[in-house]
Amino acid sequence: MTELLLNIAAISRRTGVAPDTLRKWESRYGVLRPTRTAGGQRRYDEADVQRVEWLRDRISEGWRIGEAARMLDAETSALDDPVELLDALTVAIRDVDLPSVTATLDQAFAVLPLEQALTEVVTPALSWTGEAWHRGELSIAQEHAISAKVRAHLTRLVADARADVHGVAVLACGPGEYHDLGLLMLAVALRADGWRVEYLGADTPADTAIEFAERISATMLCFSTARDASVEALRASLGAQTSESTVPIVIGGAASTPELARELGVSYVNGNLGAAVKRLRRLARA
Ligand code: B12
Repeated sequence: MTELLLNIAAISRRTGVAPDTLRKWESRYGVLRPTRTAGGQRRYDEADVQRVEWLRDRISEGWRIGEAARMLDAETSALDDPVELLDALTVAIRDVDLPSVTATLDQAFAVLPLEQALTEVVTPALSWTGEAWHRGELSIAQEHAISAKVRAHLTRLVADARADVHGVAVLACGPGEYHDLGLLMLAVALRADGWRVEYLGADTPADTAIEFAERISATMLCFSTARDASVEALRASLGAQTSESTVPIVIGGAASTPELARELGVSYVNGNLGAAVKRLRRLARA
């Protein structure tokens, strides 16, 4: 997954912080470290966006920029290793310490490249949460609260108004499928790769998703299934419609298989996030 970099106008639009202020924060406080193009133009990554948003939020709480910059420095030097971040997040989840869940997620996205934050921190933390829930160690309410925090974080990353370079992807969980956070992580990765993403989320009947994707002339429609039961529901719901769809359909997620894709006449993509994004990009070009 090659992360799309932002120029100063784009990061300013996304964060609501003026370009002059961003330059000042960089030169006076050293809180941003954009790379430069051959022509000397600044380029910002997702970690820079997170830093700017973090500083902006502290300033709106009444901190001075100098104080906020020192706090950011202390936070980022405190924890920047994915293994330690995952440990901290798991402890916060186990203790249902929701402010620490939010702070640790903020920290992970601020200090790690996006793909690493998603695959080495968020994915194992989600699996840990789900398994603790399955073992009865977290109540339904606790799991919902934690999932809601993760969802809010990821949704913010998807709602970013960048240009759509590779096309428009519509993402939906199949009918009866409520494991939506894996698909939301794919949405974040596609957005960072330069796609416009329309994320429909859990339990979406196939016919309405196809109709929607056709209506907005999407480049592709992706369905996710994590459970065997929802594979059956997707098979029944997609049925004969795949040959009539004018938008190419892709299935993925832990319970999807190449055999199901062949049977339905659609494409199958899975594997780690980076590889999945590359494969979807190739499919879009084909
Ligand atoms: C977290 C979790 C939950 C959470 C869901 C939170 C949420 N809203 O997403 C909660 C606790 C709510 C939950 C509930 C249930 N769960 Co659950 N859950 C899990 C768990 C532990 C992790 C899933 C996860 O989030 N993984 C992390 C994400 C990032 O990975 P991912 O989903 O695979 O997605 C990645 C890729 O697959 C890819 N991807 C995903 N979709 C797509 C689509 C396309 C097109 C592409 C290209 C790629 C792609 O992108 C992601 C990033 O790489 C798994 C077990 C496990 N360790 O995997 C069980 C598991 C999936 N759950 C299971 C079950 C049975 C349930 C329940 C039915 C349990 C029950 N008895 O009530 C319920 C009901 C849910 C429902 N109706 O849909 C079973 C499914 C078994 C099966 N094969 O049928 C599993 C495997 C547990 C088990 N071993 O039995 N669960």
